[in-house]
Amino acid sequence: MSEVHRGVLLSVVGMLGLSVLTLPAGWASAGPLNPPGGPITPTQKPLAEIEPRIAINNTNTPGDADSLFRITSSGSYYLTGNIDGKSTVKCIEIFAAGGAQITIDLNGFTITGLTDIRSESAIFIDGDNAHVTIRNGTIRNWKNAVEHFIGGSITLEDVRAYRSLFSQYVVKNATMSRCLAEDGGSIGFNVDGGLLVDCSSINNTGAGFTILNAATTVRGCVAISNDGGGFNLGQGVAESCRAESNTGNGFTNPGVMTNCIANASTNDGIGASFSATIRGCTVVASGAAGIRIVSAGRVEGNTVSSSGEHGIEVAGGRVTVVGNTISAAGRNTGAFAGVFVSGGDCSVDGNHITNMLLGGDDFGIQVTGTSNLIVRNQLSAVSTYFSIVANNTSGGASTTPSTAGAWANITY
Ligand SMILES: [Ca+2]
Ligand SMILES: [Ca+2]
Repeated sequence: MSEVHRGVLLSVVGMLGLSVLTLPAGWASAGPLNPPGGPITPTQKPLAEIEPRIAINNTNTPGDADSLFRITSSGSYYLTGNIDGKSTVKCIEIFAAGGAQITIDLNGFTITGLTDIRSESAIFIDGDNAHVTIRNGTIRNWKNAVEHFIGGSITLEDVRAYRSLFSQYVVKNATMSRCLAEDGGSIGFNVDGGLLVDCSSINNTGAGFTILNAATTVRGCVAISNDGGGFNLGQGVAESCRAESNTGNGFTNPGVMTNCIANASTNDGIGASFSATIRGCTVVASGAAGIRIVSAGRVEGNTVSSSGEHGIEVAGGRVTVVGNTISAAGRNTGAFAGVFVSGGDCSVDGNHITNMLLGGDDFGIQVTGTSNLIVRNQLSAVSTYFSIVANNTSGGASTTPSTAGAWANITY
């Protein structure tokens, strides 16, 4: 050890020793319990200093020709009460750019427009590249509750929209949590990219959710009693969502769907077009097909019950239908199948199909296309187990699993 290092070490040891020796008296005892004399004075900073916020009013955020209030710069804004606006102008117009950060706390209040004239949106976001957050409040009777379709991003939390004339939320690059759209005149959530979690869309005259950009995930959301279908997914992702009693399809055009439920859709429970993966979903009482897919997809491990038409319909090619449970399909008048394939190069493997005796005209597996593979399916209580045209490859059918080949279909 050099002389310099030894010197440093010694002085550190010396300081530690000194501090131990010079602990102040009473170190281990509690402080006085009696308050000091004199009037009580605040010891904390006022809220405005800790979290400076700007009230939305005529002084701080004056409107312009087509807005009641207008916000043009970064900051944290809040409502101080309900607003009864005229929905002939925007209630809050945000016009900011350059990456402005704007937060609006609706503070639990309600922005109410007019029921007869709804020509403008309650909250309208213009300008480019602003990042806007809106939370905790109710918006009622406007053209749209929130309208944002230009650059930047928007975050909406705990916002409730009712009775918009058109789509309730028209948003781009959106992160939405626990938002509601109810009783609107068109689409509940009209979303061009983003993430929606725990949102509800109820009783709108358009779709519950319409996704315009496949770069969108919808998770834990519900669509109930909408007239234009539950979820139009635009090739986006749906996880653990529920479509209940919607007119039209429960879900349309998914990219990936997992663990979703479609109940009592008047048309298809799930209507997929191409390149879709549908896994672990439950479809009950659809008016038409339980799951309909056009081409190039995977339909795996779903449960389909009481569909009016086919349980699973494959209308195109290159689809894998594997490990699904289908019961009571084809309950409408006419001949339908548990699994119906009109395309080619599909695999129908290991599905379980039962309880299809109603009407006496339905098929377990019906294949009208060619170059398909049909193996290891299990069928019981079906009027006609198979209807498969020539030029397909089947594992055959057996009633005796113990002697059947590994690829055989089993009827029982
Ligand atoms: Ca304006
Ligand atoms: Ca039938």
